[in-house]
Amino acid sequence: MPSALVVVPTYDEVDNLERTIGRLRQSVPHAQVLIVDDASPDGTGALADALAEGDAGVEVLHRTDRGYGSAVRAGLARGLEAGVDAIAVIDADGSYDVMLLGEMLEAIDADVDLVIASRWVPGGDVRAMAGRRRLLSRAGNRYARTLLGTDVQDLTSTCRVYSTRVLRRVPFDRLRSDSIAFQIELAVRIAQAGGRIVEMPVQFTERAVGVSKTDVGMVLDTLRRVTLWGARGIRARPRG
Ligand SMILES: Nc1nc2c(ncn2[C@@H]2O[C@H](COP(=O)(O)OP(=O)(O)O)[C@@H](O)[C@H]2O)c(=O)[nH]1
Ligand SMILES: [Mg+2]
Repeated sequence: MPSALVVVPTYDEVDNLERTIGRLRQSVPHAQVLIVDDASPDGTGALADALAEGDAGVEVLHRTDRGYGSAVRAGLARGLEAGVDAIAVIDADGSYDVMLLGEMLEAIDADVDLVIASRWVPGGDVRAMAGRRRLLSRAGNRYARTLLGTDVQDLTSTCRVYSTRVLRRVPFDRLRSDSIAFQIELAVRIAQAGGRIVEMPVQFTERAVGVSKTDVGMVLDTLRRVTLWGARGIRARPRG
């Protein structure tokens, strides 16, 4: 099993965080956990501190900036500094099954640089998600996949494991896109750097508690960026 950091970005997850961290510590007890909180108004940061207080395997990064993409970039940078072999990223809301992380980490080896917990490969599934959102995710993924020339079925999944080997070759800290677009851009950069991407089916369950931070503006921004990248000839395959 590679040494690992698990990054958990949080914004207003006070009713989800403790359960997610508890399950994470069970699922991958050898991994260090880093909660990246952007000054959540609901007190998630204070709860994160309390969880870290009682567990040496849990740390917290408090930020004043806001943004999913920049929170993940900060977490990835921490993992590189720590010198681990792999960095996992997973939501705090319980949507992705944390029990899959061990298997995902084990899949990182000499040939595999990015493992995506995928809703849209055979065996993957989505539960309790509004029909419109499901359709948008499928159609958006198909659009991005076709335009950017990749066979990755779930480019927008927010449950992933990266090898630090590939992250050292990709200028992830210079990417400026956020949210869904950031997920796509980082996967494209990894493919361009020659990284191999595999997908593992995941049972996704839409959050039961708290609200989604994904809004229409993020979806439109992603569509705009993907269209631009496609038009500029950006493709998710190794640069020759
Ligand atoms: N640090 C940080 N975390 C965020 C931000 N936006 C979303 N998140 C976290 O990212 C994860 C996914 O967000 P979520 O709202 O569930 O998105 P959805 O699954 O697309 O509805 C959750 O753990 C959120 O708390 C942000 O601006 N900063
Ligand atoms: Mg969610």
